[in-house]
Amino acid sequence: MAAPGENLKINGERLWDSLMEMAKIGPGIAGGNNRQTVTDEDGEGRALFQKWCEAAGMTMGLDQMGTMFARREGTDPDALPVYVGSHLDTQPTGGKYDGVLGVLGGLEIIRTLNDLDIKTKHPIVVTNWTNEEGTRFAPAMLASGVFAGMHTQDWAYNIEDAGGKKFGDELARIGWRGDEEVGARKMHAFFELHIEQGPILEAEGKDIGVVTHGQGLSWTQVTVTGKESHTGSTPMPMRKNAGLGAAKILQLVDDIAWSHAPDAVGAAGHMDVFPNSRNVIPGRVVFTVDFRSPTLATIEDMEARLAVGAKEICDEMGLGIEIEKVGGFDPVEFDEGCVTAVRNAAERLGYSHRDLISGAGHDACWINRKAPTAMVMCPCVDGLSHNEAEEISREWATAGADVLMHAVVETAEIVK
Ligand code: HGY
Ligand code: MN
Ligand code: MN
Repeated sequence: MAAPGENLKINGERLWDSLMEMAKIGPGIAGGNNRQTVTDEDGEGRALFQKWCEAAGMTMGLDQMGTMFARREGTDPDALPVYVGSHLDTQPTGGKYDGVLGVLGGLEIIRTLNDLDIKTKHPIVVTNWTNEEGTRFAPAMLASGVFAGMHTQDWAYNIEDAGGKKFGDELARIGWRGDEEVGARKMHAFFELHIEQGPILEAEGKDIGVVTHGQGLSWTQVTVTGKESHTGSTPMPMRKNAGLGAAKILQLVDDIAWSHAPDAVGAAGHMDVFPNSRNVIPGRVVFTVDFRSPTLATIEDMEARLAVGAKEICDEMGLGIEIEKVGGFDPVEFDEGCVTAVRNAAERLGYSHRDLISGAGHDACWINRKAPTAMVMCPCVDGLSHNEAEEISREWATAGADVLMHAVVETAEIVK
């Protein structure tokens, strides 16, 4: 396949303006975004994305999980499309670029090809995957997981948020539940541009991360049960303190992750304390342990040690414990051909680059099971993400989208 010329570049100002426009929808309280999945704000962001795609001459497909597929025709309508995209939903205290850069970077490719009247043999489809974050409705990468056959749609529709609302009902309520069968689409390849969400690229002064692998993820929900009682009048020896039990288990999680340093991480980001009253000993604490590592054996070891150690802590304290696996995926190795297209693009464009293992999970991790897949990463300031202060430079956004475009266009085959 002929590679595009090094002077094929996206319009960085237009991309940046679109990022800032999208960031106005579902604003956070500290400069970032709170555009959680299948909320009204998610619906608004989807409508803006659809408007932009239609203005760029694309036709929009929508599947039964609400994933959006904006298609630019190729010269060979029978050729499998090259897909490119990410997600528009954010964390509650999310940044402006996590996921959004990958969706709008894909749109910018189309806008640039239109400007230059460049045609490709394969159609190109820009994708917004529903509920990548898995915050309001766990697990993460929900729609891409259903697309890849990892979850049933029925199971996904019945996942409830903290308020007892079901995912499928909320998707229908915001008007973005499509008719298309999930997973029926066949792909020639899939590419995703994403901010690194870690410190390596910035620290090494690299413009581009050529993502060869994604570390695996394990989410374990732990429920510790004690007995509510008065924090003032209950003698210490009589307490069944689920809060203390949870704290000891969180220390165990940290110890387990450190024991595998530097190739493992562990923490709990979600925790519900019941009844969460200042003068009541917690009777129940529910939290989700997030373990990650590039090595499956390490993840399995961490899960096993958590199960044994947490039970020992609760037995010793006379507390009840339930442990349930609620999400996860094995470490991912991306397609060598697609990874090479990304690396060659960075080389051709003169951007500094290095191979990288993704620390975070992405829709590409599931889609890699359905089609040849690779990711492009750009640095982010201080490696900070899942924080409203998440920041990138215009130059990093432009370099990432340039490399993404070259990999996509080379794979979609330019027609002279
Ligand atoms: O959890 C993750 O790694 C992703 O940000 N949803
Ligand atoms: Mn993301
Ligand atoms: Mn995220």
